[in-house]
Amino acid sequence: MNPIYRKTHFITSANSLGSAPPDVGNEVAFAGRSNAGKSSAINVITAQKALARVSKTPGRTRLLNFFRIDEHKRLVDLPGYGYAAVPGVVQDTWRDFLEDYLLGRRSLRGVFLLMDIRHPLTDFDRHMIDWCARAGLPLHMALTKADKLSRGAALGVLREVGQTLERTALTRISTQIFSAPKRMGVEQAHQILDEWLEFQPTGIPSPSIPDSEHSV
Ligand SMILES: Nc1nc2c(ncn2[C@@H]2O[C@H](COP(=O)(O)OP(=O)(O)O)[C@@H](O)[C@H]2O)c(=O)[nH]1
Ligand SMILES: [Mg+2]
Repeated sequence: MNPIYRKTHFITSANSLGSAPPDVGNEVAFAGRSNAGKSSAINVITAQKALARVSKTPGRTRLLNFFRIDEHKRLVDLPGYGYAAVPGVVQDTWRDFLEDYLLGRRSLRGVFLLMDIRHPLTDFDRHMIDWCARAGLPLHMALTKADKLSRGAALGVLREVGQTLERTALTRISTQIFSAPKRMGVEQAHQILDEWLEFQPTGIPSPSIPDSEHSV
């Protein structure tokens, strides 16, 4: 693991694109249904105990939470969608905001879509897949809580999900199984992040963005 991930820290929450950090550098978003294990995955991936808050009450996080790895690289915890107790109007607002972000954020390099391995490919996951396809964004699908199934059963779900994704309009797609408590699949997740965030193989952060790219 590139040790720089340990330096990741929270910078801000945003409830609109306007209140998000400047749209420069490289960003990777973590998406998934409430309770899929996004926050737990972010904590394991950054080797920190409580960077992203793990919630016992699904649907609490309604904001985009931005975490900074270094000056030009960020992870984003997207609002957990699909919590039944949230009124329809609020769900619609979330959906619009998520769509704006996915289609409009220039620094977004790809989406990690986390799905509970026991409940893959819900309607919300399919929305997310459609948006990524429309935005031309690479999608990496992590099947979380793989510790809840036998290895054989987990690999079976992985294969089925892979076959379903082959029938979508996505061009850049990868899949893996993941478990936060067992630290399963962490290395694979890092490989994708390193590539999308453009870390050098040696772990040295990439050079600063030239000034010209900051000018308006
Ligand atoms: N067994 C198991 N439980 C997990 C895993 N990941 C998350 N959880 C649990 O699932 C619940 C929701 O996790 P959280 O990370 O808050 O999900 P989020 O709503 O998607 O951010 C918590 O009780 C976690 O402890 C995993 O890989 N295995
Ligand atoms: Mg969370």
